Amino acid sequence: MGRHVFKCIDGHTAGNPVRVVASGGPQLSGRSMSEKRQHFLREFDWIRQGLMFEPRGHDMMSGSIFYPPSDPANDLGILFIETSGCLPMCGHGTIGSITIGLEEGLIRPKVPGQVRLETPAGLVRIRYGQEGEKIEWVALTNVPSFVAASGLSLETPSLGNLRFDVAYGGNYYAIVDPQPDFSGLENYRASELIRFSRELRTLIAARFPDRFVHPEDPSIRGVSHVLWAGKPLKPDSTARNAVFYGDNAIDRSPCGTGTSARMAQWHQQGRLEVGEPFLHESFIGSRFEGRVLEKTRVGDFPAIIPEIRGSAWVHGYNTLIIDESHPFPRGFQVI
Ligand code: PYC
Repeated sequence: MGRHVFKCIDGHTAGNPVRVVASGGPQLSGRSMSEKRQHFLREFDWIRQGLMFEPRGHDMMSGSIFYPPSDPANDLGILFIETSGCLPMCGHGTIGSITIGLEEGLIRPKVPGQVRLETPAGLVRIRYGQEGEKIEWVALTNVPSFVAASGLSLETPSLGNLRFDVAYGGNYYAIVDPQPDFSGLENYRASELIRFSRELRTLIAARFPDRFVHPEDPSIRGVSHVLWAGKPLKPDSTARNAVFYGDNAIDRSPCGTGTSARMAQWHQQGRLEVGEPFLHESFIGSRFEGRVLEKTRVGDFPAIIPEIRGSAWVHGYNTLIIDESHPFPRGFQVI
């Protein structure tokens, strides 16, 4: 490994961190970002671990590395690096990375106001609004999102019997709505939601080992995230959620892929029409605006095309070193 230097630009999207690796990222081979992601995981995962985990990162840390597009019609490719691994898609990460990339001159779109982004989960089309130097908002048309299973239930050690749905929005989510043994996220601390999530995710993996596999990309598999629902804080919000990811994180943003999964669930339940706004709150009360743009299909599943809109801010330049001779080059977690 030796000594490696990474020039990073740090920011946040609705409170959740985004670290763009502007230089020092590895060259990757593959015909798509999905194949490049596999290459990174095989050979370079130490970079993710070193830049995301303590002491250079923390439990919520999340970031990205930009790549040239595979298809010249697109503007760029993106690899998401997170404490949870290399996610196929990350909504807050996209809003943050696009804001940082545009404001810092790392992205020069072919058509001003639009970015065509290759993600491991598929092509994401982006619109953005700019005032002077500041990117005011980013709206992404996410990958098709769908409900993979409804009305599952499991007996959990801390909460007893939990009913949940599983939906895909770029990652697979277990969605837990308020019910007799779970009174809504507003009644629990983040540390409790983390404990409940770890229990539920482990039980889902054991009970449904091969059930949740993306019909078009089998490298996307397994319930990685848990979305807890509850009452919104602001009267004009549609809903609130707390998303668990990695091993010790509650998303500070409303979570883009989680919001997409939840809109697919609401649409299937007849609670959200095409075009209707879905103002989604995070655990800390920050918001994304979601919308179902249209209906589609993924394999046998009826699906939606979601749009997620939010804002991000740059707050630092960070030159990080991973040196093999130092303690903890791959970082660590305290759980
Ligand atoms: O915004 O999609 C998202 C996300 C995934 C994990 C954390 N945030």
